[in-house]
Amino acid sequence: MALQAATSFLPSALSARKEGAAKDSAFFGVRLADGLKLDATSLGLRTKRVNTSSVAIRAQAAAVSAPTATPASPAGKKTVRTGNAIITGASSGLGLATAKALAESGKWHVIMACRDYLKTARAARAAGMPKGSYTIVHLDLASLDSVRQFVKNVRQLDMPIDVVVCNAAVYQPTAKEPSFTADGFEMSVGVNHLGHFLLARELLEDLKASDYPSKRLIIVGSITGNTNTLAGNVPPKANLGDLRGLAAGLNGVGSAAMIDGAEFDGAKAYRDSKVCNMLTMQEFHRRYHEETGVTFASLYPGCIATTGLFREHIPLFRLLFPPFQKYITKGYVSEEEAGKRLAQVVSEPSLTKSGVYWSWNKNSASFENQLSEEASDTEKARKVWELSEKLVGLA
Ligand code: NDP
Ligand code: PMR
Repeated sequence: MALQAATSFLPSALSARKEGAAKDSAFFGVRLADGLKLDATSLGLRTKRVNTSSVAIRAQAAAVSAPTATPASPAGKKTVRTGNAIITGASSGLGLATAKALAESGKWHVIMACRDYLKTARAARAAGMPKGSYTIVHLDLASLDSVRQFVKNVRQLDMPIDVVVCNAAVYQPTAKEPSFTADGFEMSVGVNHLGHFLLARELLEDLKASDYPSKRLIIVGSITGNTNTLAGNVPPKANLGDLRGLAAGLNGVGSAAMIDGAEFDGAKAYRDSKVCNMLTMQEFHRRYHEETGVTFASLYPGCIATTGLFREHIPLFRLLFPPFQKYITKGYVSEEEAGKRLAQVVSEPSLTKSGVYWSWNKNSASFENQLSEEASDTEKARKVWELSEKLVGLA
């Protein structure tokens, strides 16, 4: 049942990110001194083959057997074939935990779409993901070329694409200056929103073509992008304003690097990007749900305070944030629990409703949550969609 794992190989990240200097940050009302940069990843895995051309990023998928419709079981009951789910940013945190939960269910083959092959291969192995249950394909969301190449590579795997999960993200709360993607977009919005926007638009036709009974496109959102919550009211609050920065290209050259056109603020850029993620999900729903039958969903998985998302935050934040969330806000969830939640949005038959922003209550039961006024503004969603289309070359 499990598929042969393709061992694909790809150069590790060709990141266009400029390291932003750490700046003073406040947490718990205390002004904190200049932060230190946390190391990103330690590598060291031996792999079959690594192509390290810094120009062309090629994914080579080896010997992947495409899943076929499972024949009738001995009892004569038809069973659904193995589903194929693409998860971006599956090398750590929520993405990895979701990949593991799906792979271990035996019902899914996971395409781990990651910028760092070695890190991902090592993480999948350390997580104990069954051999043959996943394929790693290179994707750097900080480059639109990489996104397009990823789509080509995934198509070459010759597997139906049944679910796409836009999960990867960067958070740069201590950056003093913006950094930019290969295409010149401010990094947080460029990776978290624009890279995923192009990816999702491109893969929509693959989802459409899939014969899987429940096809889904999921874009991970967050509570901190929703100003109808306490967390969303902790400054800096998300606010896309009149979108003048996005309209001008977010490139910081002759225009602002922030969507609202204001001065750069890394923490706000992340929150703004999450608003874009949630608006995009709803716009997809309005434009394509009826026509394609695809379920479009977003979610807040809980506060997974231990993930790599906070790697650029100051050390004191990283130390205090998990106990603060565990014992004070009680919003904390483990990576494993959050992974199970996202896996439900991928595969639970009860979560097929489209256009929903899912959350979980204290008993870990899912419910349809309310988005903030801005994150559910249909006119803004349309404008973000149209401006994003232009920026990624789709219009
Ligand atoms: P992690 O940092 O653990 O995971 C982020 C993933 O994104 C990593 O796999 C990272 O890859 C990948 N990534 C970053 N930049 C790129 C890029 N340019 N191209 C491709 N992949 C990239 O954080 P989380 O697991 O916490 O975050 C996952 C999602 O959950 C995000 O969408 C985040 O907004 C959301 N979320 C998280 C919450 C939390 O409390 N942690 C709460 C609410 C939502 P690499 O390993 O190479 O760095
Ligand atoms: Mg928050 C119920 C209260 C709650 C919840 C669920 C979160 C989630 N946070 C809450 C409250 C507070 N936070 C309060 C009262 C404060 C002031 C002390 C506070 C502070 C705070 C900071 C400085 N919180 C943060 C930060 C971050 O840097 C994190 C962030 O915004 O990342 C973008 C963050 C978060 N708080 C959360 C969650 C889920 C995050 C991080 C992740 C995210 O949105 O993706």
